[in-house]
Amino acid sequence: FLAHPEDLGIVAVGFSGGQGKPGVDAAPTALIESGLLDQLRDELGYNLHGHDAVHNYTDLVPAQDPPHRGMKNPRAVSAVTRKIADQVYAQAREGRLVLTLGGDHSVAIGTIAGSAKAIRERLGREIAVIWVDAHADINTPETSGSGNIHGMPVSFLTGLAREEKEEFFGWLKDEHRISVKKLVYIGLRDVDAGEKRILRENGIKAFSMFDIDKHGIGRVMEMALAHIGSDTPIHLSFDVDALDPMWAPSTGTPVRGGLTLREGDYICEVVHQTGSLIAVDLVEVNPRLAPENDIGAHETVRAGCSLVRCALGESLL
Ligand code: 5AB
Ligand code: MN
Ligand code: MN
Ligand code: MN
Repeated sequence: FLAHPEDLGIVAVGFSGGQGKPGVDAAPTALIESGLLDQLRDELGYNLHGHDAVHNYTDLVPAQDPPHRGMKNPRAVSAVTRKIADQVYAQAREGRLVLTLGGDHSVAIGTIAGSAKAIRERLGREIAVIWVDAHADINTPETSGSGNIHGMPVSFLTGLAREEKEEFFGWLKDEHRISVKKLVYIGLRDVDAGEKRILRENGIKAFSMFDIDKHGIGRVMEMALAHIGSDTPIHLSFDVDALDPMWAPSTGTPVRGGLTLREGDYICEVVHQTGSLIAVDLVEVNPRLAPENDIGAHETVRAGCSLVRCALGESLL
């Protein structure tokens, strides 16, 4: 699906407004300083585009941003994700693979909107999304208990949540949306009651940690890809909190009982191997939340780099 599979568009966005903990905005710089982009260029052989800047979009964050339908920082998240959608779209429109380094998971409103639009225009195709996360992130503003938009991106992207007003995600149109049928979750273990109902009522495919224990990650990936169907462009959105906090402690909403680093890498490797990968997000790394002095942050950044390299083909022999 890529016109230039060796060309990689980089979208680095230090944005934290989808949740309340500062520090997730420092992730792109931490990942880049640990050598990720050099590795992608020098070891994996990608031509990088758009990697010169880490975007913070502080100019898009209004001084006053009172809640709307219970959502916190709604104008800021809407404006920033709209900008991200344009950036990802511009890269994807060129036929490049796109790597987004977040930021909290609200950024995926922009990344997936941008991918979906570009692939529709270029190929007349719908994309599939593999969402790897401890959480389902499919709360609507009404079902959310926290008001944090990083717990809502999937509801906006699937159209389960809608808004008319531009400033509150009204810019999201059909061309940006994805089908609930082409969405697959992996790694779930902390899903809110309202979200469980949404998953059930919409028949959304989800592989929880229970399923991974039961079948093993190999079989789960086979089933996940079978659900999507071969020959479908895939956008992989990887929340680092899908990993067990043993591997990724520095994240805003850690949940024990998660994926090993090897299972996370395997997911990325299998998705790479399909040849259908069009975009990857790595989100929710928060280097400022370091439980064990700074070791936790370093390990989390290292795990994030490993996931990205695997998704981009490092393990190919
Ligand atoms: B993350 C929770 N479901 O809505 C909510 O890290 C957590 O992007 C959301 O997966 C976690 O606030 C969002 C309780
Ligand atoms: Mn090329
Ligand atoms: Mn999560
Ligand atoms: Mn998430």
